[in-house]
Parts: sequence; C-alpha cells; structure tokens
Amino acid sequence: QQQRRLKVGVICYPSLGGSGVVATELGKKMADKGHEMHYITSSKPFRFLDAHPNIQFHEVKIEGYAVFKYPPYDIALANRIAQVIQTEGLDLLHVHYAVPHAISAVLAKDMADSAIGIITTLHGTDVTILGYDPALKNTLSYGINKSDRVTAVSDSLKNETIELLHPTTEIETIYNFIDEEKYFPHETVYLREELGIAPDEKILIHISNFRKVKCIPDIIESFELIRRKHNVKLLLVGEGPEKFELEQDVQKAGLQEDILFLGKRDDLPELLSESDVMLLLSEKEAFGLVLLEAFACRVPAVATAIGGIPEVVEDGYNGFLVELGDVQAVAEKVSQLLTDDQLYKQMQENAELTVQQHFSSEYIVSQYEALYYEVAEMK
Ligand code: GMT
Repeated sequence: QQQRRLKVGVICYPSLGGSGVVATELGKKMADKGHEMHYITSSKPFRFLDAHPNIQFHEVKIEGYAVFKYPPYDIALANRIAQVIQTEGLDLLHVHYAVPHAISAVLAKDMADSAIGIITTLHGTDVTILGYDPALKNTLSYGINKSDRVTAVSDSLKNETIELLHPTTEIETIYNFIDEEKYFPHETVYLREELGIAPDEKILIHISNFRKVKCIPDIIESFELIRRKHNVKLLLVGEGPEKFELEQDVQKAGLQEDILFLGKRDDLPELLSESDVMLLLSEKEAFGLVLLEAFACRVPAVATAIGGIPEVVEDGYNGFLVELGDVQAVAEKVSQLLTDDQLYKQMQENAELTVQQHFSSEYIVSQYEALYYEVAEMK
C-alpha cells in the first residue's frame, strides 16, 4: 500500500553550519521521495542550489523599525509559520534547533489554532551552550517539552539534554547522514598545483566555522609538532569569528607557507579526497558532520573523545581518539597514520564502511520518514 504524501514545514538556520546541511539534505531526500517540503526561513538555505518541484521556500521578513533595539525575528517567524500551516495545510513541522525555532513553532501552532505535530531536532549548541545560560534554559525546556517528538543527533547529546533539563518529552537519537552523491573519493589532479603543494607532501585538513569550541590553536600546535618529522601541509577551511586572530598567529609564527587558510569552499569533496588525515579537536561537538564527510572520501580522522565524536570515530578502527588538549597525542597518532601504510589503508576502508553501515542517507532518512508519519497521524 502506497503511503500518503506529506506536507512538511521545515524551520532551520539557512547557514553553512552542520544543522543547515542536515536540514536541507534531509528536505531534498524527502522531496525525492515525493513529500512536499516547505522551508520557512529568513533566506534560502544555501544548499538549495537546484530547484526541486517538491520544495517551496517561504521567506520570513522583518522590518528594522526604529523602536526595536532587536528586531523580533522569532515572532515574525511564528507569524509566517502560522500562515503557512493554514495556507498550505501542513501535516507537521520539523524544527531544527530548540531555541528559538521550537518556541516559534509552538506559538505558531497556537496562533493557527491547529493540532499540527512538532518534531524538534537538537543539534548541539542549542543544548550544550544555551542550556547552561540562565537567560534561556527555561525557554529551552519549554520548547522541548511542548514538542511532540524530539530527536538528538547523538546519544551523547540526548543524555546531556536529559541530565541538564529533565525533559518530559522523550528524546530519541537519529544520527546525521551523508550525501553520498556529493561525498565520495574524487579525482583531483589540479588541486595540489592550485594550492602549491608538492606531490610528495602529506595533507592534514580541518573544516569548521572557526568558533572557539573548535579549539583550532590545538590543531596548529599539533601541526607544529608533526611538521618536525613530516613533510606536511595543513589546510584550514571555513570562515568564522576566530579566523582573523588565528591567521595573525600563524603569520607571527612564520607558518604561513605550511598552514593554508582557504576560506569557504564549494569543493569540499575534492579537498577531502586530496587530504590524508582530518583533524577535529573540538571541546564540544554533538556529532561532527565533517567526520562523516571525511570518511566518505576515505580520510581517517584524529579527533577528541568528547560529545558525540566517539559515536562516529572508533579509536583504532577508522581513526584515533585523543583527550581534549593533548596535542602530543594528536602528533603521535597522525605520525602513525602517515608512516604505517598498512594501518592507513585499513583505516581508509573502515572509514568508508562506517559511513555505509551506520550513516547512509537511505538508513537515516527512513528513520525520519517513519517519525514524520507517526507525527502526521497525531493530528
Ligand atoms: O559546529 C558548529 O558550530 C555548527 C553547529 C550547527 O549549528 O550546525 O553544528 C552542530 O550541529 C551539527 C549537525 O547536527 C553537528 O554535526 C555538530 O557537531 C554540532 N556542533 C556542536 O555541537 C558544537
């Protein structure tokens, strides 16, 4: 029996972060399955590169009136969600980030006088940072408790949320997934020349939004130890608040020839395919989507054993786990990967297997789809 086509309202941050990637890739996969996806956001999510007949975008606009010190975006969002619930006859709302999006969704539901179900997906910083802020903690709990179903991107995030907020709504883990059509080993003959990297040099890569939680100084410190023994370059890919200062530090240390800041790039699969090891040394990380992206391109990782990372990186199998701040251990593990060819090849295989066995789009999207049907039935 064919299941009915659902109309889903999606609320997310249309930004380069992992949550934006997951929200838009999930929407595309659902749209491919025939569901009607309605994105309600301030601007078009960045991965809406190709128009899809089953995807619509409803813009949230807010004027900057002089009386507002802070334009009330969350209220304007609720207003728009309520309109779309009514005009499009939505079956459910899928909200990425509890604060402020779940709050706006709850308000919209009430405004529209609707029985629509709300799924909230927690991505990390909404709990691991906002959850400790007394100005927002109760609101966060409210958003979670008023959601019909709540998912977290890792068991670690689920457990931290339960410990911190004691929510009344049950939380289930649905892991992030990879877009296999984009992330696979690519041929990249031109890249080394473009970046000025010799064929015999090894490449380490870090991709992030350059926030403090990513601990990029630890990556640079580890790299300084690694380059004493190896002919190696470090690629730092992305943009964010810490980048300017880091660039200055690298200049001061005279490392600008070996540490390359590449900014935001569209060719991540190509950059990853040319790299040997992914470094992710964050102090907080609910999942670490870049790890999956690296694995899909057959790149093992050295990463900190914090948050949800150990649910993706299995120490000694598809990479290595280190303690936060242990730059010596990072250098040793990377060294091992760069010198033990047999171990490296095995880890490449295992990295690819990890993605296929646990984080394939088909497997994860079907979990969300089952949840969508359950919530749509509640209405
Ligand atoms: O890591 C970030 O700073 C971006 C943030 C986001 O909002 O996209 O990422 C969070 O969600 C991602 C997708 O679920 C996870 O892969 C990241 O681990 C998580 N970041 C943190 O927990 C710090």
